Amino acid sequence: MPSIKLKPFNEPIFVTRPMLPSLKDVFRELKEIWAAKWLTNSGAKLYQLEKELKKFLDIDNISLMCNGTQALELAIKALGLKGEVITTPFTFPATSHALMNNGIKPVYCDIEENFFNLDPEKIESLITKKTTAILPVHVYGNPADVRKIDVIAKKHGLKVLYDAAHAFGVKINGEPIGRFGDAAVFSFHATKVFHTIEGGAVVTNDPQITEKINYLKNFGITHNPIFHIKNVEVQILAAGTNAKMNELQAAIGLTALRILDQEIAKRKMVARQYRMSLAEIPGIRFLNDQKGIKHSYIYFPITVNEKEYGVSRDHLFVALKKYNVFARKYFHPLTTEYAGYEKGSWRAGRLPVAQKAADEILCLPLYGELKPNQAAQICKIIEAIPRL
Ligand code: T4K
Repeated sequence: MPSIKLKPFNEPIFVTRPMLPSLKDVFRELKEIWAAKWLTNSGAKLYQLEKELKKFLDIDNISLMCNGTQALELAIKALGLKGEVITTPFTFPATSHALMNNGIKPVYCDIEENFFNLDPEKIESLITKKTTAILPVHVYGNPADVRKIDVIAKKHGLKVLYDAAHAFGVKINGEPIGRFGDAAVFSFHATKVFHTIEGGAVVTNDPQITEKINYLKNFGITHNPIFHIKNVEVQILAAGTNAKMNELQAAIGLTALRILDQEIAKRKMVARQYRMSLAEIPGIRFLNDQKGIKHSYIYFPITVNEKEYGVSRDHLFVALKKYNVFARKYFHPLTTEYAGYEKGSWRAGRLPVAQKAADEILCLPLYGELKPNQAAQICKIIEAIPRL
């Protein structure tokens, strides 16, 4: 066997790096904000970003927020969800926390093994008299089974709210992901393909939901700063919160949108390289692009079958760090394993597929600035690790 000599990367290779618009472009936006002296509360940049996102995402109604978590919490409020909501345990904590912070009990349903999304075949057995909705996540931007979920929801009179935090710009046979369900939520966090540093949005086909979210995110105030100028009486319609997106966030979004297509194209090349280089490594599985799906290339998850690969996912995770490669275990542990959850605050069906996924998953670095040859080098390291 040839001796294995692999050098660590000179700089750390993180799971992701934010897409950064040119400072020149950002300064141009900032200058306009400075000139207007309008920094938050329904400013011009917010409206411009809403308009551009509606066009980009091909959706009719959008409400921009300070982050994806608040977007989820307010979407849950605006849809009037209560009691129990069926969701996935294979996600980021924000999905469940948004339910719990609304006094709702998450009910965890197992996932399917191909794309790690909610398994529609296992949803119905978890429905009770208290169930008001289904909250699936489009994990890694791969769409959940929207058709089957829609049929189940209609049959049982349930609402559907999609956590589309990973699925910005995704389309299913040309149909934008934001058009499915009663509403969908995006995250615009710095680690997402499109970002506003921190930010998020609720999109929906129903203008009344957007209207509701727009006052819920603004303390419940029927808002428009122009009201004050025109001497229109404002009203407090509900116990809202402060979840607004400010003008600087919106400006970053506008500049980010201009370079997004390039970023996605670069990520696609990196993903292609990973797939070529990983194909022959026993025990490593990756997800392929699906026919009819426009992908977001937000993460590059692999699973590690310990028996076939030779060492465990955890061994690989730690060993990669020695080479300056910082992969992430998105999503381990399962939500149902969180130490901070009070007993009785959730209910779960059997979760064997989700548990296996959490034990085997590893997200490899993926971002526009990562070069395909760096991805190839990461794969060489992955190939060598069991023999070191
Ligand atoms: N639903 C789902 C399914 C989600 O995945 C998320 C968030 C949400 C809802 C909630 O949306 P937000 O409220 O966040 O908008 C990150 C993100 O903070 C989080 O947005 C994301 N999901 C989650 C999957 O990942 P961490 O704790 O892993 O991030 P962190 O700080 O370790 O960053 C990861 C890597 O990114 C770093 O190792 C280096 C790089 N990085 C990060 C930041 C912040 C940079 O290079 N520059 C940066 O500025 O949660």
